[in-house]
Amino acid sequence: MPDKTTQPSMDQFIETLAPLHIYPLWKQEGLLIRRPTTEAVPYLWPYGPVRERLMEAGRLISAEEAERRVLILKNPGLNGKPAATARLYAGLQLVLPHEIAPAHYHSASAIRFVVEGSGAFTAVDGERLIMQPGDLVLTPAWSVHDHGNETDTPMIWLDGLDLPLVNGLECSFFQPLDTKAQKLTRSDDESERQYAYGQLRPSWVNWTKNYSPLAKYPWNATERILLDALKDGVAGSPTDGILFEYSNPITGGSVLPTMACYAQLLPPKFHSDAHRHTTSAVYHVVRGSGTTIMDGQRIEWNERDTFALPGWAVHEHINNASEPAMLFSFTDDPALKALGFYQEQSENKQG
Ligand code: GTQ
Repeated sequence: MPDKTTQPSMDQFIETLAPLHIYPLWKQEGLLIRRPTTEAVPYLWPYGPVRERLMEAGRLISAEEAERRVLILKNPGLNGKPAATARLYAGLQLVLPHEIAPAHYHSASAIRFVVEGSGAFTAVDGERLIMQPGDLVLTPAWSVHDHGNETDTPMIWLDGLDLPLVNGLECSFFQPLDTKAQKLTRSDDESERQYAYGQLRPSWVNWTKNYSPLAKYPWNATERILLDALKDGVAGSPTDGILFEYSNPITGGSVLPTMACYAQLLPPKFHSDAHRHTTSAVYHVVRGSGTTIMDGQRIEWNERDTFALPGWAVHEHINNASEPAMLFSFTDDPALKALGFYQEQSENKQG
């Protein structure tokens, strides 16, 4: 029988473990967590004041000097971390007339959603994509990309990247190209002409990459799809209204392996059901105004505002206006689904 009086107390026992860098699981906190928790909070960045600061940045630094002239949308709950949600980065980028943002590549994947300006380009893997408001442009992991504005008006877009995820996984590489602009090997918008309508697949292309071969999803096609669905009286989803996912024309799946993009129409006088999912999202208001209630907090949004939905936050969307509202969003959905971490739950309405 061990003599109880000579047994060390638990505290004394634990002290003996420190030099060996070991610790009892039964004392460890914050490891086996009962449900998803995040420091990120529901938050909205109004376009007007952010745009004003972005234009001021345009007077202070060139795109070339900055490499990317971007104001990062930092979630106020995340302690200064450059992230809009725990796993998604968002920023607003300005390219002034006759500027170039030099070519580079990295292991993070990116999307761009054009907010204002018309005719500037992003060049991706040898193809220039000419950008109009509402266009979605992909710059997948490792693709060489630079931006240029040969027009006379400023160009602003929303950047979405999986950087917090890539950095959290400690898998980030980043490399400038040795020339300012990459060599162009394809016609402007060539992938759009090959794939945008999604009905015909070029038989000579053996596409095996894990992202969409369509580099630009033009807004005019997206808007037509949304408005036709409204005209057809499509009910859509009770939690999201008329929600379309931008899809990879080869697989029908998400446009990128780590991020999914959506275009959404909330019909007039629409109040969605509430739900929550492990996925986090960044929304951008393309048209109209409305309210999204997230964890009991009402976020009122207007055209060109951007807002963050933290993972597992209960949320519902409301459009009280007599006009439809349109939202663009990107999420970390494919990353979570690939790992088996996607969970969804319906909830009671909050408003
Ligand atoms: O345009 O390549 O907002 O590499 C952050 C990182 C934009 C870009 C960002 C980037 C870019």
